[in-house]
Amino acid sequence: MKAKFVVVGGFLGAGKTTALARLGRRIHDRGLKVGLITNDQAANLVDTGTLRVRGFRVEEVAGACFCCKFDDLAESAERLRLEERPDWLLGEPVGSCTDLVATVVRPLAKFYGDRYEVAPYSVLVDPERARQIVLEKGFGGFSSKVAYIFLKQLEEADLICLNKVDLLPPPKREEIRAALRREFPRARVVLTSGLTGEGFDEWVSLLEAGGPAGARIAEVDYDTYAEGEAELGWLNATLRVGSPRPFDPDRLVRDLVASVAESLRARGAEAAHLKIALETGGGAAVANFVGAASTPSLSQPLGRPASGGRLVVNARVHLDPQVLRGLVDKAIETTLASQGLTAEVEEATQFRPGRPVPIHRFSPTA
Ligand SMILES: Nc1nc2c(ncn2[C@@H]2O[C@H](COP(=O)(O)OP(=O)(O)O)[C@@H](O)[C@H]2O)c(=O)[nH]1
Ligand SMILES: [Mg+2]
Repeated sequence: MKAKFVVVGGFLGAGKTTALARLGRRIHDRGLKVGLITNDQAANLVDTGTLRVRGFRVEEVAGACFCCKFDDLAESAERLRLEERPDWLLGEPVGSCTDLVATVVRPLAKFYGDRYEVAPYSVLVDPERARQIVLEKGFGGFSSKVAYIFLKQLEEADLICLNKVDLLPPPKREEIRAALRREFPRARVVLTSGLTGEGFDEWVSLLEAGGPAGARIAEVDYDTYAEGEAELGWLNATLRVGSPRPFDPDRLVRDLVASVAESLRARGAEAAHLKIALETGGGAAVANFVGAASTPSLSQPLGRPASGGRLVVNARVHLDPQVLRGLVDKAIETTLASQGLTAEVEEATQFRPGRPVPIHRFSPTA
C-alpha cells in the first residue's frame, strides 16, 4: 500500500499546523497511521513541539525550505515510512515559500511515485489576509513583494482552503470565496476551520479522491520571490525558564506575545507570524499573533502551573532581524521580571531568509 502524501502550504499564520493536527487526529481516529514533517529556515520549531505533544510522530526538516532541502524531505519521509508505516504523511512547508508544485509536489510524484500517492496540493489562506490582498488588492501590511509570494501560493494550489471560517459571518465568507474563485479559477475552493473542524469532511474527501496533484506550475520570478522573503526578519530562540515557585505558563506565553505584538504595533511593523511556546515535561502552552488585524491569542493552554520549562520563540516579521531581536529580548526581559521568573538563552538566531535555490524545479510543461 502506498502512503498518501499530503503537502499543505499557505502563508505564515494561515492555520496550517492547527489544520494538520486536526487532520492527523481524524485519520488516526479511523485506525490509520499518520506521520508529520515540519519545516523551517532554522531549528527549534514551535510547530514541531505543538504536534509532538499531541502524540504524533514528527520529523523536522530545518535550515531551509523543503524545495531547497528536497533530499532531506525525502529522507525524513523514508524514515517515517520504514519506522512507522504511516498510511498518511502530512508535510507543512515554510509559510513564506512558493513554487512548491514545481519544486516539491511534482518531484515527489515523479521520483517517489512508487511509494507515495501524492494528494492534490492544498493551500490554506487566512480570510483577513485574503480580504486585504486578493479582494482589496492591497499588500496586507507588507510590501508588494511579500504580497507577490502570497498570491503565487494561491495560484499554484489544486485546492484552496479558505480557512478560519469560524471567524466569518456568512456574507463575508461568500464575498471572499467569490474573490478567490474569480482570481484563481482553476483551483477548487473549500471553506474550512482547523479550530472547529467545519469543512473537514469535504476537504478530506477531496484529498482521498486523489486526482491531479500539482496540476498547475505558476510562473515565478525568483528575484521578486527572494526579495520578498528577505524582507521578513526571522528569529528562532530557545531559553530555559526557571522559577523559585510554580507559575502560570499560559499567562507567561500570552503576556509575552502581547508584549512583542505591542512593540511591533508601536513601530508599524507587520507580523506574519509570532509564536511562543513554553514546553514542560507534561505538555506545552502556546500563544500566537498573526498580524495587526488579529489579536494575540492563547492557542494551546497548558492549564496547570509549571516550575520551569523551555521557552521557544519563532517570529517572522516585516522588520530588520536585529531590530526584531532587540525588541523580543526586551519583551522577554520585562515580562519575565514582572512574573518573578529567570531565563537563560540556550540558542538564538536571527536572519533574513536567503535566496531559494531549489534542488528540482519542474517547468510548466514538464
Ligand atoms: N479562529 C481560528 N483561528 C485559527 C484557526 N486555525 C488556526 N488558527 C489560529 O491562527 C494562528 C496560526 O495558526 P497555525 O496553525 O500556527 O498557522 P501556520 O503558521 O499556518 O501553521 C494560531 O493562533 C491559531 O490558533 C481557525 O480555523 N480558526
Ligand atoms: Mg505552522
